[in-house]
Amino acid sequence: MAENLWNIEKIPYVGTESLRQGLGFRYYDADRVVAGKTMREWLRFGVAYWHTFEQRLVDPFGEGTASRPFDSYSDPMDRALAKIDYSFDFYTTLGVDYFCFHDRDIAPEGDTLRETNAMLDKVVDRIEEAQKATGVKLLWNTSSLFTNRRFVSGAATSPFAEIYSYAAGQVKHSLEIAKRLGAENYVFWGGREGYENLWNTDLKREQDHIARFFHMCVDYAQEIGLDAQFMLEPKPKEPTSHQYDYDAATSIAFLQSYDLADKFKLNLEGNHANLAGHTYQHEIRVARAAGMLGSLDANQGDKLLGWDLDEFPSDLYETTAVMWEVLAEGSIGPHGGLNFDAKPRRTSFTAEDLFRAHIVGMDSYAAGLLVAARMHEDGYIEDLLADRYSSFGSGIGASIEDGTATLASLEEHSLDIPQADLVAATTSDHLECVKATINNYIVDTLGRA
Ligand code: XUL
Ligand code: CO
Repeated sequence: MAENLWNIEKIPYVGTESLRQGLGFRYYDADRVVAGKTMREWLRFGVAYWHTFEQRLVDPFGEGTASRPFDSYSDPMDRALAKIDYSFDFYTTLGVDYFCFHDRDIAPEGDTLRETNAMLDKVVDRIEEAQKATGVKLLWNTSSLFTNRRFVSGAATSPFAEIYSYAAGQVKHSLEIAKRLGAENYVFWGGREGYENLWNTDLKREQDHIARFFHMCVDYAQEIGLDAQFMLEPKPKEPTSHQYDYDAATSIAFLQSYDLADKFKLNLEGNHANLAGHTYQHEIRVARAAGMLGSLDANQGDKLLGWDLDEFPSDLYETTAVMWEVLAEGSIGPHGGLNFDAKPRRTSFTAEDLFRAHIVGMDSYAAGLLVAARMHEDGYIEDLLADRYSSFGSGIGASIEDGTATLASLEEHSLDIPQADLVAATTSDHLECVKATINNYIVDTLGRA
C-alpha cells in the first residue's frame, strides 16, 4: 500500500490548549475510555466514499471547485483504482476504522450489467487487498439505484418492469460484494423510491413491489450466508417530492406491515431528520423505542438553506443529544457507526479541507460523547424523567400501566375530583432551566476536557 499520498502526517490528538482548530484533534482521543468503552468503540467513525472522493463540490448554480490529488488521471478505470489507494491512505492518516460506498462510486459503468460487474469486481479486488493491508473495515455498502437515467422513475418502485429487474440484478451483485468485503451492515436508501405526482402513481402497487424486492434481498442474503445488518435510510423528499421512507416512524410502519421488521433496522441521518421537520434526536428516539436503531449518517443541515446540504457536523448541542441517546442505548446499534455522509462547503475546496472537515466532525462527536457521558453519570435527565412520570408508580397510575384499569375504573376514580386538585396534579417542567442545564453541561464539561 502506497503511503502519504496526501502529503499529510497522521492526524494527532493535540488536546485543548489552542483555541484555533488545525490538523489535530482537540477531543477525539481514540483510546480514551469514556463510560466504560474507548472513544473509538463508541463512535466507530466511517468515511463516505461518495462525498470524500467523488464529490466535486458543485451546487445548482456552479461547477465543482474541488481540487483533489487524483484529478490528473484521465482513464476512468485507472482513476478508479488509484482512488482506492488514496482512500485507504486517507482513512489511516485520519485514523478512522470504517468506510462506506455505493457500487457506482467506486467503478465506472459499462454498457451492460455484465460489463459493469466485471469492472466493479476489479476495483473490489483492490479494496480487498487494501482492507487486508490496513485493517480498515466496511461499515456498509449500498447500491446506487438513482443516479443513472434509467432510474428516472425509481428502481424497485419504478412503473417499468425492465428497470425493476435490472435493479434487482444490480443489488444481487452488491450483496455478493458485501459478503466478500465483510460488510457489517447493508443500506437501502430509496434514492428515487417515491413519487413526483400522485395522479399518475399507484402508491399501493409500488409499495407492494418494493416490499417484494426487500424480501428477495433477505432471501438472497440467507442463501449466500451474508449476515450484514440490513437497514433502511429514511428521507422525506429530495430527489422526489415524496419519498416512501419519509421518516423513522413511516419506515418502521412500512417494515412492520410487510413482515420485514425483524430483518431491518434504520440508518438515520441528521439532515434528513430536519427535512422531515424533526430533530435528529427525535428520529433516533423513535427508532430506539421500536428497537430499530441501526446506524447513523452524521451530518447537519443549515437553517437558512432548505435542502439536503450534508454539512459536516459541528453543532455541539446536536452531537450531545445524539450521543446521549447512544449512551442510553448502549451502542449506536448492533453494528452501527457514525458515517460522515457529509461534504465540505464549496468554498472549502482544497484536499486538506477534507481532513479539516472530518476532524471537525469527529471532534464534535467526541465532545458530544464527553458531555453526554457526564450527564448520564449525574443522572440529570434520568432523575428528571423519573420525577415527571412518578404518578404512574403507584395508585391509579400503576393500574393504568399494569393493564388493570378500565374506562369504568378511571371514571369512578375521577368523577368527584375538583378542578383545583386536578390542576394541582400537574407541575411545571421548568423547561427553560432544562435547556440551560444542558448548556451548562456542555460549557463545563468541555471547559475541563
Ligand atoms: C442521500 C443519502 C445517501 C445514502 C446512501 O441523501 O443520504 O447518500 O446515505 O445512499
Ligand atoms: Co445518508
